[in-house]
Parts: sequence; C-alpha cells; structure tokens
Amino acid sequence: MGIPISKATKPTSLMSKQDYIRNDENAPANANNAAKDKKMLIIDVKAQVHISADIDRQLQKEKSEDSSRVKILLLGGADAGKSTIVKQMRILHMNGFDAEEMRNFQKVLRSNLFQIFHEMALGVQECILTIDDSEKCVRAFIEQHPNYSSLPDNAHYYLPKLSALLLPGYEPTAEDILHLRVPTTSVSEINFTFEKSTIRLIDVGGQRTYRKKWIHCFDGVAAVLFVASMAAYDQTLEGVDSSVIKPVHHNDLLSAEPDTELNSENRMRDSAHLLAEMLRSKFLVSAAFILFLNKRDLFLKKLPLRPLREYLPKYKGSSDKEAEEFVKAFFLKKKSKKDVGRAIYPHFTCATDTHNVEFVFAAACAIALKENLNSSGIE
Ligand SMILES: Nc1nc2c(ncn2[C@@H]2O[C@H](COP(=O)(O)OP(=O)(O)OP(=O)(O)O)[C@@H](O)[C@H]2O)c(=O)[nH]1
Ligand SMILES: [Mg+2]
Repeated sequence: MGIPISKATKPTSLMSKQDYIRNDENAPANANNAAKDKKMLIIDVKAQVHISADIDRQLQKEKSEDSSRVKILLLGGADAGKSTIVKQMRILHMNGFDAEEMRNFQKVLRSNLFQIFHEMALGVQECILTIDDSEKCVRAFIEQHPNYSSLPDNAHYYLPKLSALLLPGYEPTAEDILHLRVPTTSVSEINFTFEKSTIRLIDVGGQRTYRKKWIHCFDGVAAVLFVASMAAYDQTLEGVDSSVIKPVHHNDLLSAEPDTELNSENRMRDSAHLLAEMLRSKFLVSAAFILFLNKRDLFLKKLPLRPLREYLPKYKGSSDKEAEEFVKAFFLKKKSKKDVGRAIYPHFTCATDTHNVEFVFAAACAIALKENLNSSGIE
C-alpha cells in the first residue's frame, strides 16, 4: 500500500464545497454527502422563503394597522386649551371620567377659585381695581373689570355662579370640569376609536420650561394640532408661565422690579413664533398642521373693551369678522417662503363647547387620516 499522493484534506473555512469534494479520497461517500448538503440547502432556502413571506405578511399587516392608527400631537403655548380638547375627547369617545377623577376635580375647582380670588386681591392691592365696599357680590368685580388681564380666563365662567360652586358637597358638572385650569407638566396620551381608526392623542405642557420635552413625541406624527388662544392678544407670559401661586405682600408690590423681557412678552406673539418654530422642525415636515384658533368666545367678549389695534398696531379693521381674519392671517403668515405650498388648516374654535369641538375635531381627523394613508403608502 503506497503512500497516498494526496491526503484527504479537511475542509477549511476558506475551501469551497467543490474543493472539498475534489480532494476527497472517498468519492462515493462524498457524493452522498454532497447530495445531503444539497438537500439541506434546498430545505434551508425553502425555510428562508417561508420566513421571508411571513415577514412580508407581518409588515403588510402592520402597515394596514398603522394606516388605521393615527398619531395626533397637540402643541401650543400654555393655557391655550390643549388639555381641554383632551377632556372633550374623553367625554365624547371614552365615557368621561371615573369616580376618583371626579373627586379630584372637586379639589381642583376649589383651588382654581382660590387662584381667582388671589388675583383679584392683587388687583385691588395694586390699585388697578376698585371695589365698592358696600358691594358684597364678587360678580360686580368681573362686571367692572372683565379684562383685568391677570385674572384667569375661567373667572369669566366661574364668578357668575360662585354661590352655587361654594355650596358644601357641590359636584362639578361637565361644563365646570371643562373650565378647570390644571397646567400640564408631563407628556400624556389617550387612545380612542374614531370612525374605525385608533387615534393616539398626545398632550404636552405648553409652558416654556416644558417645551424641551416636545421633541420626544415628534416621531411618526400624522398631524400636529396647534392650539393658540385668540384671547391672549392682550396678555403677557407673566402669570401664565408659572403654575405656582406665590404670596405677594404689599411691600413687595411697592418695590417690584419692572417686568423682565420674558414675562412681558405678548402671549399671542409668543404663540405665533412657536408655530413658526414647529413648522421649521425637520421632524415634523411630513406632518399635517391644523391650527385651532381657540377661545373665540373670550376673544369676541374682549374686543369692544380692549381694541385689537392697541396690541397689534397693523390692524385697521373694525368688525369682529375683520378682527378674526386678521388674527388668522397673523398666524398663517408664519409659514416660511420654503413652505409656500404647505397647507395649514385653520379653524376658529371654542374648546369648552363640546359640539364645536366634535365638529372641528372630525375635520382635523379627516386630514390626519389622509396624511397617514399617504405616508404609509396605502391610498
Ligand atoms: N372660555 C374659554 N375657555 C377656554 C377655552 N379653551 C380653554 N379654555 C380654558 O382655558 C384654560 C386653559 O386650558 P388648558 O386646556 O388647561 O390649556 P393647555 O393648553 O392645556 O395649557 P398647558 O397645559 O399649560 O399647556 C382652562 O381653564 C380652560 O377651561 C375656550 O375656547 N373658551
Ligand atoms: Mg394642558
């Protein structure tokens, strides 16, 4: 038996299957192995094709599920009415509030009333306001000074029904709840079904300190619902941009520093700048923008007493309609030149009015759903 001229070489990772077969001394056995390998290969390929088809099916399913899951992001400055819209959705589409939330609303109502009285007391202290000593009813206050600008917006609603609200055991009505003011400090989400689609509605805090958190919500947004308060044209950021009531004493008032630039900034201008900033965000380029020009009711109440031109000097009109259109244009012109073709869908709204919100939200959802279909490639 001579020495084999070539040794069966063990396959190395660098050898091909063919090299291995050629070098093998035991050809029939190798032929067998090769056949086995081939069979394994075919089984492998079949399995992979199967897996790939499964993945395709899963992706298709997710795609069509995605097209019926719509993410809507509420953005806008503090006190604009974002959370009020969330409350409306809970009333309209999620059976309202549970017993614990109702108990909590009772406490919040008391604290909101306290806040109104606190502001009124400050107004009197600053000699901005005068109250006839003989006039016991606080209603007179709001009648005499309906636009004392530090007074929370909900004072217009609560003060006329104060005696009922202060009765022991008073249970807030749906309308009372819609007028409560609780500044949002974190991101929250509700999910509900609307016309066969699942709506994910995200609410954020509009105060400047909370705006940093917004970016975490920008992924996959079909529509931004930008809420701006029309009633903010005569208000500054002071007061609204802080949820804590600090006791102020008479001496503090006398030595009070003038407003800082931040606090004296007009809230409507701040809101319009914010809209411009959001339109420029590269994370929101494919989102539809729906603009809720909110608190229309308060805006119309204020106009005769606080002329718009005193705050927006370019306004030259005189009727309510002209004033509304001017405010709308004030926001819409925040589109950059690059965005000329980009649609912003404006609506005048009153977030505390359930019928109005039901109507405008349906219109907003139609736009968001269309945007969602476009971006998921299903039309
Ligand atoms: N009259 C009137 N009040 C409104 C309207 N929309 C909101 N409000 C009131 O305005 C106050 C502020 O509303 P929110 O919904 O808490 O405002 P927000 O945008 O969530 O504010 P942040 O959470 O601080 O960002 C509440 O007292 C609401 O009841 C409206 O259209 N008309
Ligand atoms: Mg809020």
